[in-house]
Amino acid sequence: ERGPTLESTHPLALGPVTAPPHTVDGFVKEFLRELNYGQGVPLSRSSLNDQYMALARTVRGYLTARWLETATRRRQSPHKMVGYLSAEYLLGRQLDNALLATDLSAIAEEAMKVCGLELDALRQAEVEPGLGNGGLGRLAACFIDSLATMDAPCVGYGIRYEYGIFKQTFVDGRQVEVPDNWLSMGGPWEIAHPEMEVPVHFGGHVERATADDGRERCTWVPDWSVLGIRYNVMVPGYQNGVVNTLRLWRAIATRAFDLDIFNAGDYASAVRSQTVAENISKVLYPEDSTPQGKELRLQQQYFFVACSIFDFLKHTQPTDLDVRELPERIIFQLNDTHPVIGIPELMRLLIDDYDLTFEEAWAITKQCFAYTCHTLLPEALEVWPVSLMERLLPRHMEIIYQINEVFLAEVREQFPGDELRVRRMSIIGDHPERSVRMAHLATVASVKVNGVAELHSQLLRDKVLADFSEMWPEKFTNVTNGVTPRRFVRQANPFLSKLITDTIGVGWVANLERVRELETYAEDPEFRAKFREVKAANKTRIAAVLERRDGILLPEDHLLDVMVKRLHEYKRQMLKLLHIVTLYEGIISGDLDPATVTPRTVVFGAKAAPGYRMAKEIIFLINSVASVINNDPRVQGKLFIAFPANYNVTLAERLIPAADLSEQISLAGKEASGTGNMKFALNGALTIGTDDGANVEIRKLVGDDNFFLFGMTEPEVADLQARGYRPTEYYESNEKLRRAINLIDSGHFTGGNREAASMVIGDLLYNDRFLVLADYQAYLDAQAEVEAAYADQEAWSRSAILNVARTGFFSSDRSMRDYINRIWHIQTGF
Ligand code: HBZ
Repeated sequence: ERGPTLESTHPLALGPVTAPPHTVDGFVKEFLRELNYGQGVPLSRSSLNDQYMALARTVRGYLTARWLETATRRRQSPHKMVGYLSAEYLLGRQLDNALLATDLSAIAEEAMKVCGLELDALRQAEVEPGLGNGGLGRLAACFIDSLATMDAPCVGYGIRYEYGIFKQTFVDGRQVEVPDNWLSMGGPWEIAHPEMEVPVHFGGHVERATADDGRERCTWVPDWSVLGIRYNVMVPGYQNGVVNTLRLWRAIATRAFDLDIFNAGDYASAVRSQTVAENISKVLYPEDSTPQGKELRLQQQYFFVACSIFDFLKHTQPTDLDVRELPERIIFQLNDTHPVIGIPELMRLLIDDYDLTFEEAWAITKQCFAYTCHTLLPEALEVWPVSLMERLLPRHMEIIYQINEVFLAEVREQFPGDELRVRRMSIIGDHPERSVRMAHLATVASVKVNGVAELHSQLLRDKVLADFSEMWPEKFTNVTNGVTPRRFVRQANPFLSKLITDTIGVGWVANLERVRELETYAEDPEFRAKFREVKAANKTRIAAVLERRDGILLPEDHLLDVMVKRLHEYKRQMLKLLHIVTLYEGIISGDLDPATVTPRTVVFGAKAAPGYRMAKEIIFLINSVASVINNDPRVQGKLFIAFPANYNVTLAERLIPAADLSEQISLAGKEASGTGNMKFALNGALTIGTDDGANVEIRKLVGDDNFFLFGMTEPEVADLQARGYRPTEYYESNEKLRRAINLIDSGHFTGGNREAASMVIGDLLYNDRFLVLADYQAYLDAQAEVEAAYADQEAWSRSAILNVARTGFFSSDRSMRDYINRIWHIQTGF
């Protein structure tokens, strides 16, 4: 960090203090100090929260010494760094991760015992920071974990939402959202710097004047401003002494701003203006795929990106920085289009503040960004009305127009006379209103554009961004997503971790490809038995969690079939539900001999965007079906459905290790990658899945024999849709399907109320945009294969072990290596 240097000759003042000793006594001492002096209570009178806060602060203390060291080292030898720009970080609980990174778990456990406390109880006191919606936010969290573990220079930039993703509750089977006040008990993991304020401006107009050199200069005269306050969160590498930074911004009112009004004697509106400013970082938007064109959301995006770029230029770079060298110093990775407004922001700074020409600024800016796209759904591609942009960010809108002009001139030069192409590619779209297409802006300004799995990147090239890939084929690349093995295997599955480590050593945690050494053990009956014991122990564990957390009593010894992800039609939770209803209907109608049915428990976990009607109706329907099936003695011991509310990272960590079967059943061509699919495979679940997203790569790696593939392929989907898809044809020609749908439609699951299921059923029969009915029979057939395979437990265990052994590729360490080699070209270890 730049800033004043204080001179002191005292030896302790010369460098970062060293971490407290890694001993039980040392830990106890730190803990009691935090409890007594930090929380201000003696142990004898401390609450659970006091104890948790003191423990968290103690562990943070161990991290801080390394964090200061890492920062000093990076300052001394400035290399090109990554600025990971993401509106979401779905971090999950911090305590366990920090203990693992510092190798303090055993010491902490012992130290708590010495104090008469239980580490596990303290762990559970932590409220997870849910600053993200789903896959995209969790991916960002995995990536910064891997970058720290690889000692790569990276700062993660984002928003410190006061309220994270809502807490889901069910009232009469329907989703009700409760605010997630995750900071109410205090946030022990962050360090606030209220003195480091960054001004961020909005609105107003642009003034222009011709300077002495004859060039026009622009001045943006904004009409309101807020301040960004910096919060640092430490991101520890795995047992390597490295601690990187996640820098989250909180918005507050500018002092000058409220003073003006205050002085005018209007205290009430001074306070109100404070509210307007602080609203910017108040709440995470819970939409995960249909961005609402809300002004506050654009304010959030601009706010965090402006703070981050300013912070990078003013605080992490030398005062005499030559901005022409920026491309050698930074690469900003755009996590989807949410931070894309950073492109005109950097242009604005270079032109208006650093006095470069548009051409000079453009040449630099084009080398400083790279863009990751996370979707294929057309409705998920962000656009902002020009009218809103002009009002909120007038200078940026001008710059976007200028960028578009230069860009379209290039298009015309390369494709003369092709005005249709020019219209298609323009950064400004005309329908239904004039708006800025953020994905186009991102693509035009980025060094590289990547999708998140092979199939997705190919579809980006061939469909969504085809014109762009024709113009700049070398710009497009793929980086298949990954997940951190620290959190999702080592922490989440201690039993499996112990088995792996006992078998091949501990190296796999930081080098996941090493799990391939387990392959030969798949043939070893003794190892398979141990592997089954691990699964069984994890099932016992999740049963205890669900009983305590939700009052759900899981039956024992069932095939555990898990579908956890955001509720979205394209992910096809309805296909899973139709399968369940088909089994149930088969048994109660006498068509299916219950003795031949594999006892199965299906676990759902899913939040719906609060404004997504259909998704909420599907949640209600799942809960309705569950309550009838779980209470019907005819299927007792055969079929059970659990839908614990508020699926989050913490629950994922308990649930995934227990799963036998992983449901990845999106319509082919719709799921960009999926990352839950990777977590399940790495924890020894077999996948039933379509040829979609990263499923394709999972199947290639584990082998066809160890994966249950079903359903149409993407070209088949495109073909069927082009021919005209009629869902009723499937309903009419498939008796099982008809019976399942009729049973739902009869009101059997909804207390005789047929209305209650009509929206979902009506849509399936007369619309079915995601071809649930077309894939139904193939899905049933694949589930029959699952049952047959599960009957042979030795063969099943063998497959499950091979899933673990062959999916080391999906470590986010590998994803980061790919980003480094294909996109960022940065050096690690400096
Ligand atoms: O990103 C997900 C994809 O659906 C999934 O296939 C992929 O594995 C994952 C990581 O690449 N996308 C999201 O999670 N998207 C969002 O959460 C989102 C949030 C706000 C938006 C749009 C999308 O405005």
